[in-house]
Amino acid sequence: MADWFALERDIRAMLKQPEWDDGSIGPVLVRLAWHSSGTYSKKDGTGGSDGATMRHAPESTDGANAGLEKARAMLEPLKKKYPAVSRGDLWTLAGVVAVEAMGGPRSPWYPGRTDKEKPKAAEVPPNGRLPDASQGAPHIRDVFYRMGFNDRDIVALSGAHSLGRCHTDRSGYSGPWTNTPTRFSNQYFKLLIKEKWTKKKWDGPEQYEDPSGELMMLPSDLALIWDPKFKVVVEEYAEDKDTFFKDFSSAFGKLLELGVRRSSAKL
Ligand code: HIF
Repeated sequence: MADWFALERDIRAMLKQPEWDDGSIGPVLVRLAWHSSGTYSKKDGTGGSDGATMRHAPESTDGANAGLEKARAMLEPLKKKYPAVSRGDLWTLAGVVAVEAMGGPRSPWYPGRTDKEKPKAAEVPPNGRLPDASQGAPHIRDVFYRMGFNDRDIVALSGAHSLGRCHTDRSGYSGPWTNTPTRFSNQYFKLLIKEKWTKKKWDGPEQYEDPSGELMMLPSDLALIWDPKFKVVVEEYAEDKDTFFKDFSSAFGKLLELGVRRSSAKL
């Protein structure tokens, strides 16, 4: 049996890294947990975090995963220290622990993923399953409905963009969504509603900025206020942090469970 408490303690202890972005690797670990899970398709049950297939082509070289090789490498010492823990479990647990350590809610999480060392081609999801930030509500719905989420789940999950930032050398976009990118909060929803977002004038891809020019939104973020059904939920979460935290906790927990096949009971 792995010592889960010790592993969680070790994850928490490695989050603070002064030389990394805003001083914490928490946001990039949340992105790793999500991208390893978000390839799931309920149509055929392929994709998801079971197998830790992001180590293998073509998932490893998917442009959407640019930069995540660094996050995976940062967790490798813990894989060595806890060899019985699969990478699929390690990557997803790290996301859960990071959200909680940055002030967010705890999501339900269960171990039991099995890594695939030499997956067959059909066992590694193809490129193109993760969302494209240049697109709007129909695309976001296509991608998240394919995983089995509804509109409310989509908005709840989106609150995770209170964390972290975009990097020109990874996605091509630039900047953080909030002034507190290492603090999990409902600030993303407040900013979506309150700020005036205008197209950034630059050579990079289309993105939006607040009047200060310091904060950003992707076209896919603004889709949440351009689409009336999404917007109602954005307004609700901007007002009611507790409901957002509760809904995020269960939607993120559900995301990390997608496609996980266990030979025995959950715990
Ligand atoms: Fe992100 N996301 N995401 N995302 N994401 C980026 C960064 C983070 C989308 C695009 C991007 C979710 C949904 C979507 C995080 C967490 C989540 C980046 C920048 C892009 C372009 C990458 C880079 O340049 O480093 C799109 C189109 C999504 C569908 C709407 C989830 C809900 C918000 C599911 C989610 O949890 C986190 C955290 C980061 C910050 C990573 C960092 O290194 O700081």
